Amino acid sequence: MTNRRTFFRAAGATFLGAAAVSRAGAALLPEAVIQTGAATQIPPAPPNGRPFNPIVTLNGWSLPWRMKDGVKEFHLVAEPVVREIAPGMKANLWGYNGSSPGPTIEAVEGDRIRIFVTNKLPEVTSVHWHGVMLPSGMDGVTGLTQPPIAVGKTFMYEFVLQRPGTHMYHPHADEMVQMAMGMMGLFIIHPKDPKQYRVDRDFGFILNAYDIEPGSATPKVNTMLDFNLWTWNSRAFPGIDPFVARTGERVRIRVGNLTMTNHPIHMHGPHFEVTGTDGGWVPKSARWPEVTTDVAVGQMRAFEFDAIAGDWAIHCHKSHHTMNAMGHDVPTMIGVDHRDVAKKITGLVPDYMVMGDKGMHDMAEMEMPIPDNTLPMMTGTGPFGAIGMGGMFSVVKVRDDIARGDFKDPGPYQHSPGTLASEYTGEMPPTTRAAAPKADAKTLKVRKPSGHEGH
Ligand SMILES: [Cu+2]
Repeated sequence: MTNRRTFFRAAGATFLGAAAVSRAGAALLPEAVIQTGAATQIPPAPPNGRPFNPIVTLNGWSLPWRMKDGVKEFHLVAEPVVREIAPGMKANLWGYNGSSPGPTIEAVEGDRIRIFVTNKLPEVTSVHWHGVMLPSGMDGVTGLTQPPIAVGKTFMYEFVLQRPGTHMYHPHADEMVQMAMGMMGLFIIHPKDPKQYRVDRDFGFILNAYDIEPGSATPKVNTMLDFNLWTWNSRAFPGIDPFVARTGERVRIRVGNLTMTNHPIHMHGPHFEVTGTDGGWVPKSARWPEVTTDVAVGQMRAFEFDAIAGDWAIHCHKSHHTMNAMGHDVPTMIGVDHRDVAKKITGLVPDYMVMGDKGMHDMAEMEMPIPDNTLPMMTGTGPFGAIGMGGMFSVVKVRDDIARGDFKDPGPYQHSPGTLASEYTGEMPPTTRAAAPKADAKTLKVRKPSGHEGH
């Protein structure tokens, strides 16, 4: 991870505004900072304006602003970007300021903000500030509240932030295409009093999904439900950074869903409370304990927990959402002895692969040839071998000795003696079991439907 301050120095010379607007206009526009890497950038404390505690955008960054006559000015540039989904795969997406998702916008309740949006896409766009209370004319719905932002033009949105909470931004123009291409970002409104809702670590990410055929790089934009890449901030495991914290710290995770299906986000280890919804913060008396929270389409959820030492998996609980693109349309072969059949089929169809007759864990360990620019279906390695996960999966890594503000991956957890599952090698008592029903020819031929159609 690079410190954002270092990044600012490096990016200081970049000025993108001039290409999209007239020379006179460019002088008035705030700098459009760009960032093309996928490493988590830790935002610095706000250099001016009301103080707040910045969030850490997973594999993302926060957009710097300029203060002009008491107004916070941001500059978003909608443009094609290249995003590394995970090492080994890059996607041609659309995003903002060099990345998909775009940078997180962070400001404070009561702030007057002005957001310039420059359109460098090949078609019109607009930006809707999802969940933010604002004048109707600033709501960004093409045709309803504004004309589209034409190619090459810059629009200006200006409003006062009324309520703290977790929000998002995305286009309201050719939405199905533009969201399928990755145009979205987080919009965080911090409370006026930085001590209110204070936590030690505050993470945020957006659930998104793509349909990118193995071997290609551009999403299919007409896919309605059957996406094959399930991502957090346009990253798939093992490309998703861990959530790092120190034992005992209060940790918040904010999740927004801009996919076309719901995601039950499940965290192992500490129980959490849902503390924030689309409408703002939940009063303490109304919070309830959970280990899974379902995030519906278009929703935002914030949850908090007290960190307990360990390596805790965090993932979407729809198991096909923790897989990458390969592996769809595979028949279930558990219990079928297909050794002879497989040999014959391989002769006819060279790329035919037999999927596990004993389950599919072996897939996670074998290195099969896959097309270029494609992620293995199940991947990732931990201290005990193959993890066999992809997609919407990461790890909450809590240690006793993490410094404040340190988000570096601390490596695998060292389990204290007596707290680690291990193989039993003692004597086995004799077991008596009821006889299993005899399998006849019919039951062996049963094959589960596998077409992946319709969900
Ligand atoms: Cu999911």
